[in-house]
Amino acid sequence: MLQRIESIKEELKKLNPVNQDDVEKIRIHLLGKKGLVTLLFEDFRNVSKEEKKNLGQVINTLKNEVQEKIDTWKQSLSSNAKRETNIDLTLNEPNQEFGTRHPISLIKNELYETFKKLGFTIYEGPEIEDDWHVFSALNFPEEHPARDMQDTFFIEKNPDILLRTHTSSVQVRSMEREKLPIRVVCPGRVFRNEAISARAHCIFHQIEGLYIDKNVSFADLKQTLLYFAREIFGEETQIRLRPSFFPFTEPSAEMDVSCKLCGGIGCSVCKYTGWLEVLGCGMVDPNVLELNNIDSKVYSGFAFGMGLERIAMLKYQVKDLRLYFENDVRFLNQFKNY
Ligand code: 2NM
Repeated sequence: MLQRIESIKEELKKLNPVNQDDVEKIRIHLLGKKGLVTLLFEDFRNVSKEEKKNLGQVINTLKNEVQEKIDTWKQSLSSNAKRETNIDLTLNEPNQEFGTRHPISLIKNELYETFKKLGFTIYEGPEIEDDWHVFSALNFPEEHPARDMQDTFFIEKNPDILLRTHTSSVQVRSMEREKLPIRVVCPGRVFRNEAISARAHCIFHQIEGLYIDKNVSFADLKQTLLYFAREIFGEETQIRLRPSFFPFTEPSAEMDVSCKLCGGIGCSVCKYTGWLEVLGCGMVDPNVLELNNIDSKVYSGFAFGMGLERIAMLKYQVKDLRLYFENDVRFLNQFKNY
């Protein structure tokens, strides 16, 4: 019997199945009803008591070895394993999932296109600023509450280094460096020391526009904003301007657009007013022009500023600001078709 066991072991070493059928043939040949190993078990009954103890162990070990080999062959020859070892790297992956642009980027790109058509260029500047570019050059009085620690993130005090609270600081830089006339839009992140909620965040995105030339009038501002509103919210959009106040503009206004959802009749989105507030604007205060070495007797200008999150909220019906900052794919995937 030991000789038969040895010869089965030898045979096992030489076997090399190339497909599942081969493996099945081998299984029947060794472990089937009349298989060589099965027969060993049958003949084992007639062996003497003394031999049984040792021989039983040897036969069992053999049987396990055979079973293990068969299992390994089955696995490595299965269709899955085969695909893994035969990857064609030149093939295109058919079910590839593409990512989406973030809604803030989508809105930003749309605004770029709109203002580019009106002759504006994109102008960018630093997020970390000094007091001059964020406040003083923009006609903010020394005791203005925006300069307070509660509203502004300071990095250093005396001289003040801080995170910009608006992108107007970039427009100060454009007045510093560029020749007149100036026609720029400044996009970017801004930082305010606010508690985070559905309607407020300590980091958000702004885009601000500035146009300085001879004879720039409020009518130019209004027409520019009407063009913007119709490009972004649709041809039927109406605008209205309400008087307001900003340190850097005089006169100042806030602009509303007619609510697209209800066509101006009133609904829950526009809180039954028919209007949605979208931006602040005004004629650049002569003080700002003079602070930036521009002769306010010769030149005039208009400026406007808006929050990208707010525009995207109105356009895409986003109900909670925090969604913009979480990068949850369930949120982002909803912007696939924009
Ligand atoms: C706004 C509203 C109104 C603004 C003013 C200026 C500058 F640089 F000319 F003084 N930049 N941006 C401005 C005016 C911004 O945001 C709500």
